[in-house]
Amino acid sequence: MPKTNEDVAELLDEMAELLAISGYDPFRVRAYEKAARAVAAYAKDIDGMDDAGILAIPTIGKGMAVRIREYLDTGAMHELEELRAQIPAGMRELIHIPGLGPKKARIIAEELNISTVEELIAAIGEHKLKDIKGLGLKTEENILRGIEQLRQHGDRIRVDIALALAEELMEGLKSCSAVIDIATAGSLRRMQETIGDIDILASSKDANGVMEAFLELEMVGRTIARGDTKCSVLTLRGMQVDLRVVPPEAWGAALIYFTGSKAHNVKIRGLALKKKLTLNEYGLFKLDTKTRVAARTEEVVYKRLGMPWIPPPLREDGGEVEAAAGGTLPALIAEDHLKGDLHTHTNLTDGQAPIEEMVDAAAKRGLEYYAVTDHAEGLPMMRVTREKLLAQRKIIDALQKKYPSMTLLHGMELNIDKAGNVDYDVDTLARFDWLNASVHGLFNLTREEQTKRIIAAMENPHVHAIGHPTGRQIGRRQPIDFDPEAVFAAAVRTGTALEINCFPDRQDLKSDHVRRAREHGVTFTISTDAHSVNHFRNVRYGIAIAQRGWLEPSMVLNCKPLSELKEFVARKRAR
Ligand code: DGT
Ligand code: CA
Ligand code: CA
Ligand code: ZN
Repeated sequence: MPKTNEDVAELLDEMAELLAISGYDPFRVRAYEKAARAVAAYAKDIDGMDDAGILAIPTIGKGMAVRIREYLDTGAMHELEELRAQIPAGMRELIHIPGLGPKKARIIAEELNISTVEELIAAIGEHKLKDIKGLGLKTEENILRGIEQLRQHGDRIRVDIALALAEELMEGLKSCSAVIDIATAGSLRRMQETIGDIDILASSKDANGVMEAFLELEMVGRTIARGDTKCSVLTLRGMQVDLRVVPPEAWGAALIYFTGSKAHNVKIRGLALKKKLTLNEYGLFKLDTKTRVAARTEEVVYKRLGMPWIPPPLREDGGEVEAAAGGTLPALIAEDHLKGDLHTHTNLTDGQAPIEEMVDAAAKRGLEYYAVTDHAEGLPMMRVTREKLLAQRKIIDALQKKYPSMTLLHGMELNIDKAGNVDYDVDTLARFDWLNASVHGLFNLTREEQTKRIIAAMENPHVHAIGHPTGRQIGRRQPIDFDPEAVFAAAVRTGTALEINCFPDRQDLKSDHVRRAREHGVTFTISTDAHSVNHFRNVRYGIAIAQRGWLEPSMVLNCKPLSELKEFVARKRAR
């Protein structure tokens, strides 16, 4: 099996994590984390690279290159294997609790002789943590919230990881001549933010042949269940995949059935009954004569039910069936409606690539405008200064000449402090074309404090959009607590856009919020927050959130032409 950059990055990240649990020097841990990010962001495929090629990846030194080499050649890293063997599984679960982290997890484990989440919950129940130096009651509360969050997401896999796997599997099946149609189904086709198991649906006249080909695929590990038309397997990385094979004439009905959601299916089955029809995975049938009236495509089935085709991201029984029947489905936003990207970084701050590479890749996306928004200096750890950020303008002006069809905007990502103030004085801010402001710290303030500071930031005439508004990182950091209704109302009142951040581990705002904010009349941005050119691919996840939130292009600022974007900025500055 080819070894992807993501595979290598995942192992390096695991190394970092295990070194951190084992109490190794933080610099060493950081080196692995950095290497993981650099490998994941690198534009060339690592598989088949020679040593010089590996050493050319930013931040990869000799020591790291040797370990990568070992993995590419042998399929394993012996150091990693050793660490895995030393560290109890429960311990690894502990450090995944958002807000706990390796250092605290280790202290707790050692002081209280704890190695599982259950034992930790019991210890918190007895307030045992408050006696440990540097922890206390506040930590107990945070840990409990973290455990709750961990449980909510459970074993679910982020949509991007599931999608990559599903596409690889489907690609593998393409060479099987028995396959007629093939598609993802279930939550993956609906593009939920996390996926329980991958569902793949195929149509064929030879179900057995398709399943044989599937079980032969390299990514497929253990078979859990096998029937005549269905099998369930675990991939080598432990993700469950259900494959179903249906006859081609039932394709559309089966695709509807297995795409779900269950609630959507219940709704349309009810509608079918009212029309004296019955719907199942084999087709739409007349109740009395049992003759099949539609089944080959989703379109014909929906049409016979009196509806246009409903896009899968809407199929959650959130009013889409009523809207479809009444002819009021939204004209959903799609990827090619985006005219610009309003949140991106370069290696002036924590981006991986120089501005020239980012801009060049953005131009290849065919964008009409592109904002460079590096971090302002309020974020510690960044060695950036006001002067360096201002000086970026000269580079942008020079680059602009090379890309006449794409307008470059000079921006920043500001930091929202406890009171809702952002970096820099008004005169400095006025020199930039586009400004995002984001929460980058104090994640545990109260709901009132968070709501207040975000609204205060939106009152600033130079803050045009709030970046990744809740600050969550799926499976790692909880969203900050704020009053969404108050924030959405204030966004409309102050003329501030709210970002849908396309990063698959952020997906922030999430679709439920988007749907609510839409009701308020909020203007959205859909931006990649790209730290490398590879991150431009994440647009599909931002679009999925927007679709699940029922957005139309007219509601998204960066679907509008540059002139309207400039009017939006001018209106805000005139306040
Ligand atoms: P997941 O896997 O937890 O992320 O969520 P889904 O929606 O992919 O759920 P899954 O994999 O259990 O089933 C895939 C689809 O198949 C589901 O959305 C609807 C359909 N389906 C599965 N089981 C049933 C069932 O018992 N009744 C009905 N009506 N539909 C079902
Ligand atoms: Ca599923
Ligand atoms: Ca399933
Ligand atoms: Zn950013």
